[in-house]
Amino acid sequence: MLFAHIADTHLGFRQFNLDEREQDFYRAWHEAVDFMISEGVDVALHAGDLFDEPRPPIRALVEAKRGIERLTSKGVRVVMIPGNHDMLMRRGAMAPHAIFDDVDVLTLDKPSIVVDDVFIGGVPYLSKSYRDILLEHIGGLAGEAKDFKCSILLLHQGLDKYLPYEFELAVGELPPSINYYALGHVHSRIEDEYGGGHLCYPGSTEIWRSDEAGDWEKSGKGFLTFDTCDMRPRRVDLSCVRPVVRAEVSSVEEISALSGQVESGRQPVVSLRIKGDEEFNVLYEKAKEVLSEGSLYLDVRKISAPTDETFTRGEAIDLKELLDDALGELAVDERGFAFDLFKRLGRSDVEGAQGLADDFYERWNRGDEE
Ligand SMILES: [Mn+2]
Repeated sequence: MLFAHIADTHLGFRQFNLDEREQDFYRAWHEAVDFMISEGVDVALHAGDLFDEPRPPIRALVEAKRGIERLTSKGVRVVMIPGNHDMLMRRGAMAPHAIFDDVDVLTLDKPSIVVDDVFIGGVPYLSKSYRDILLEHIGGLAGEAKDFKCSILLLHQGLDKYLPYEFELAVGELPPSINYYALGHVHSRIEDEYGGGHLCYPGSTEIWRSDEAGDWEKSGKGFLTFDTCDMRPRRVDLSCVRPVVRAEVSSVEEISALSGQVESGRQPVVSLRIKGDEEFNVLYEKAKEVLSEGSLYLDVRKISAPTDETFTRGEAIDLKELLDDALGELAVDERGFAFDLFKRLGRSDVEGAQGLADDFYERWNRGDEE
């Protein structure tokens, strides 16, 4: 039996508020569906972030539905879990996946299905504040999976090994007995081994943020397939991904040298970082003159030259750690709540933040009852 493992399609995402960028994510999704059909996939697993937000635009719902119907009409069974972008963090909230009749959506209430003797378990995304519940569910599923020769675990979580600044679980906390760990959340392509099985992130299907361009240059974008014979992941590459041209420049010549990259093929997103303070306006004007026409979008930012007082080691700032330091007096659970709240509000998800706060208050109010 042939499986497809896809994740992080982020349908409805509209980078730079451009219609073209919204279309790009639909195009990638449909190309993936085409490949699944032509490869003869029997079961398609989606490991979360089907949509970019818990209340997707109607267009995103329609494109998701079209893709799903194209799969199911060919007899492909579709199994999904909601990711952090798909879910309103509110008790009783329903993921948008619920509107699709022919999809098996794994939830905390219905966390597993069996397809031809293959056990498929899954847990929807849970934030770090719910780690205990997450581990409990994973443990329960691993217990059930033991009765099957072949088992798959779907999760949408960050693991410390791949997302060292923002993870919910350490990789070693996963039960080692699963044959294929079908993960979502990390947007780069990762095929690893764990316990006796394969542990994979297929990555996002389009470049969701410019900092994913490095992985795209190296590994492309796409999804994975695996067969129940050996469970070994094989990459399927998408050809339609919108290119990103990234450069750090400090002279007019360096900008002119980029012009070749925007002239041929599909209009790229150009992500330009201008170094040096004085000439910024001159360089910015030059960039517009040389690169605007050939690019879909010109994203120009100024970066200051590092001084002794700024970071020079190229290490990312760990916001979680900074917040942890600042809130050191609070319990771990409360610090986790503060960070989740910060992330939601950071992307203007006021409703999601409200849901988190309500939920947290409810748990706090119940105190030691449970
Ligand atoms: Mn994602």
